[in-house]
Amino acid sequence: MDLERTYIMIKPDGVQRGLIGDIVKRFEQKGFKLVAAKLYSPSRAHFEKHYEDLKGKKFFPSMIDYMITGPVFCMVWAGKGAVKTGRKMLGETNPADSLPGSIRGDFCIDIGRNICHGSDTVENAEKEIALWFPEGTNAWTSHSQGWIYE
Ligand code: YYY
Ligand code: MG
Repeated sequence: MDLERTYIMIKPDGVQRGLIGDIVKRFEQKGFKLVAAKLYSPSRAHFEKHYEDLKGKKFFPSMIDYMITGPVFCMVWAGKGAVKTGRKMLGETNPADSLPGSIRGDFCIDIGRNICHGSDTVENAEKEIALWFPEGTNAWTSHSQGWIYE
């Protein structure tokens, strides 16, 4: 089974606030499979590439300033509908619009400190995975697979 993959990243505020475990736990418990993870401190240029679609927005420079304040925790999760469901699990871009039960709904308040990133389309997910994990991801079969998928 070729599972859909999504790029999920815990931003510097999420790392600083000790939320890595809680966020990983939600994706694990959902049934998604972790295929890559690392704590990483990329360059400004790397973030500018990741967020290149937002270049020109007023908040862009300050958003990049914030992203380079400390390491981020980078992950690739695989599973049926991982991109769309991953976005639902994160919540809305603005935490104020995010429902309780979502990560942003439960853990943060300001749009500029929304603790996590998730790919928005399958195409962008594959681009982001190539940018963040040029070394590739890990192929493995979860022993739970038959209990998660019919
Ligand atoms: O994909 P998502 O993270 O939910 O939102 P984007 O529209 O791609 O914006 C990326 C990032 O930029 C967002 O997570 C916070 C920040 N941002 C901001 O600081 N202020 C805004 N008005 C809009 C977005
Ligand atoms: Mg986005």
